[in-house]
Formats: sequence, C-alpha cells, structure tokens
Amino acid sequence: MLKKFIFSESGAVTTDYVVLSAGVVGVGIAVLNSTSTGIENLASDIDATLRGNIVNSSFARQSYFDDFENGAGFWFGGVTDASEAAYGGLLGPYGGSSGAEIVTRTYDLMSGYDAAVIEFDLHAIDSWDNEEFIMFVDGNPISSHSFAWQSDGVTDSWTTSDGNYNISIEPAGDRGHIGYSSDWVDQSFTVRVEVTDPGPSMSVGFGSTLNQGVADESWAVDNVAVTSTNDPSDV
Ligand SMILES: [Ca+2]
Ligand SMILES: [Ca+2]
Ligand SMILES: [Ca+2]
Repeated sequence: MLKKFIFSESGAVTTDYVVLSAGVVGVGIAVLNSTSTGIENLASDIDATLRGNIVNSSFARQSYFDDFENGAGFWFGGVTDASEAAYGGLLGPYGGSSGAEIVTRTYDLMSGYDAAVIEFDLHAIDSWDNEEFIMFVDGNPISSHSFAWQSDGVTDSWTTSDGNYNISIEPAGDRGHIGYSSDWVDQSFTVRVEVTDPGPSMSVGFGSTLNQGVADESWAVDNVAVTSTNDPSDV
C-alpha cells in the first residue's frame, strides 16, 4: 500500500500519502519545536502545510481554518459528526463537561503579529435551559454564554475583565429546528474574539455546563478560523 503511494506520480494519490503520513511526521515536529528555536519556524511551516489548513499566509496575516468536513484534525478531544444535512460536518455535538474544557486546539502563531482573531460558528442545539457555553484561551475561561430553548438569542453572559480579549456573539438566524432532535428548536451564532498580545502559541477550547443527555441538549462549533494580524479590524 505505502509502496504504491510512493511510486505513484498521480497528484491525487500523493496527497493521500501526505495526509496518511502527517500524523507520524507531527511526532517528529513536536520534538523539534521543543528543542530548537531555529528549526521551529521551518518545522511549523512544514507542519502547517501538511495539515493543509493555512488558507491565507502573507505579510498582512496568517490564518488557520477548520471546517470539520474530514474529521477533527488537530483538535484534542475532538469528535465530529456530519449526520445532519442542515449542519454538515461539525465539531461535536458535545453535551455537558461540568464547565471544564472538553476539546482544544493549540495554534502556532507566526511571529511579527501583535494580535489574533478567533472566529467560529456556534450551534446551540435542542433543549438548553440557561446552561453555559464556555470559551477558553490558553486553558482559562474567557467567556460564558447561556441559551434557553424558549428564548431567542443569548439569555445570560459573562466575559473576562481582561482587556486583552474583545468578544462578540451574534445570532446567525432565528431560533427554530435545524437539526438533531426535532422536538426542540435550535439557534446558531457567529462568535468573534479579538486577542491582544496572544504570544507565540495560543490554545482555543470549549466546554459547557449542560446537564442532560447529548441527545437532549448539545453544542457544536464549525468553521473555526484563527488569524494572526496586526489589524483585527481588517479581518
Ligand atoms: Ca462544517
Ligand atoms: Ca433540534
Ligand atoms: Ca438542562
């Protein structure tokens, strides 16, 4: 199998081989990152290329993007599902985690940028009763937002007083059944977080205080974009 990939001259099959080997190469890159600053940038570039998810790299900005149409990628604790046509592939659905961070991804941010922008779609699915969806950056909760099945929009919220985070959340449509349990209505939101001075790497994660079964109430995220930039207003 492997031999066949290596000797193939087909671009499509070669891509398959790269995807196949990316996990193995990643182990080596992790070691390089921890031992050599000089090699780190090169290792990071190769790593990101193998992941295939730097979608826009220029002097102005660098972006990572996950649409979860082909699995959870480098999300630790990641599960994906594509069983609901209206949602497509998404990270989740997840039930409660007692407020703890249940899924996270660490991003290597290119040097030379003093800000980062995190953007994603949030789906509040089925019978929410004012439980909290919690966002984490570098392992620390930076915000929580509550939803209720019988109410449109956000029903309660908390955001950190740390001035390095500027958080916004907007409904992406009216509340109504979109997917999963047809007994309960759902609502989607567009979330944006501007981070000042994120440092050379930044982890982004999520959790919730949902307290019933995942088939009864859940959350999922999709289209997660993380962009290094000097001008968040341009992202
Ligand atoms: Ca998707
Ligand atoms: Ca539903
Ligand atoms: Ca509940």
